Amino acid sequence: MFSFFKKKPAAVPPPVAPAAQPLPPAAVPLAPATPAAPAALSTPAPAQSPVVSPAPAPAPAPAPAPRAGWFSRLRQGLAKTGASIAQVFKGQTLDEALYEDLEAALLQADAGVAATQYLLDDLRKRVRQTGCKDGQQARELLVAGLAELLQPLQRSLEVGRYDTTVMMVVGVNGAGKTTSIGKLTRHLAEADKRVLLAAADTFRAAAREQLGVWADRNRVEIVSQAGGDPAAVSFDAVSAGKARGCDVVIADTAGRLPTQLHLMEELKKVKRVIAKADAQAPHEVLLVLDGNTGQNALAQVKAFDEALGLTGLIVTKLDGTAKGGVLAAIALWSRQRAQQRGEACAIPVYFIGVGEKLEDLQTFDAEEFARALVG
Ligand SMILES: Nc1nc2c(ncn2[C@@H]2O[C@H](COP(=O)(O)OP(=O)(O)O)[C@@H](O)[C@H]2O)c(=O)[nH]1
Ligand SMILES: [Mg+2]
Repeated sequence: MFSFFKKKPAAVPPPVAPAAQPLPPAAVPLAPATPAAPAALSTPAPAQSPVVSPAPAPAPAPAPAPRAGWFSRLRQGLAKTGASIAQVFKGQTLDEALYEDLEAALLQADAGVAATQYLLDDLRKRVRQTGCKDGQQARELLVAGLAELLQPLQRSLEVGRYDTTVMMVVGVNGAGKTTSIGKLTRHLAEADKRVLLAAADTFRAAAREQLGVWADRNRVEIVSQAGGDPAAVSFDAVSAGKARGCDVVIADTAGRLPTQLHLMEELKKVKRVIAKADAQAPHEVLLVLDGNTGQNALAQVKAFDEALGLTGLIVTKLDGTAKGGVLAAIALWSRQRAQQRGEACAIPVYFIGVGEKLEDLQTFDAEEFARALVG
């Protein structure tokens, strides 16, 4: 079974990590677990449906994605939040004023009221338990508390449990769905997984073309249909993917706000119709969140989960002006959701996006994220 994994570095990089320093190949998080013969990918499959276009001729192999520098980009993206949280711990004394400043900094970082309260209570407990009196030490305790809260979100996306793993990707407009699918496809293709894309964003020609470009680049097949019904395109894609023995089918859906109820109904229909092509599918329903969305990201998670039952998240644009604290809010909500349902697992963050380039899609690491956020 193929699993996106990350070999963790022994220690988290220092605050200002040199961007160009290469890491050993073992640290590449999205490397294939078991390389196989690449023949399947470059052999165009016979067309079984008029809407299925065969994989284009092989293009030059892409350069391997360097991992170096991505952590510093995440850190840079979250620098403002990190600086304001770090500032709180600059003083020598651990007094009430520090907790008050930290509360303000966490709220400012989009952590939301509930997660902020949780982190403050947790820090007080850790301070009591360790007898900590020093600001820098307290900062480390906050990193530990935050990492522990985020830990359940750290899980690998696995491919290979089913003959054809079907993924449905949803989210608001411009969140980074198509780009993330493109990056993910490349990583899967490089691991010799046979991928078929479904352009279920059928209304905008540009959306189909954008996915088509990624399909061409990655030399994978795509099912697309101008003005077609997104559910029908998804059904065709899953049927074709299964018939051709594809490892993964990924459906790119049109962006929508959770408040657009008729569009949410349309997504539910896509999910239902996919299940007609494969009763167990979709195996993954992934919500792509723009990291800059702030507290509204949590509202999106709740609404899309209620409509579709999410299995994972991808949080993009953490390289920009994102504040990042919303992941703490999502983690707390996700933990409560699991408890209410008697489930062991929270909704994981499979990947984070720290830029527009291929190597900028990385697996989520709770400890690293906590460290980047706390400065
Ligand atoms: N800086 C940055 N830009 C991103 C990231 N992910 C996506 N984008 C950009 O966000 C824009 C919208 O992405 P797109 O995939 O078309 O969004 P969609 O509407 O959800 O499919 C594009 O310009 C992408 O290049 C990221 O992690 N970092
Ligand atoms: Mg798109």
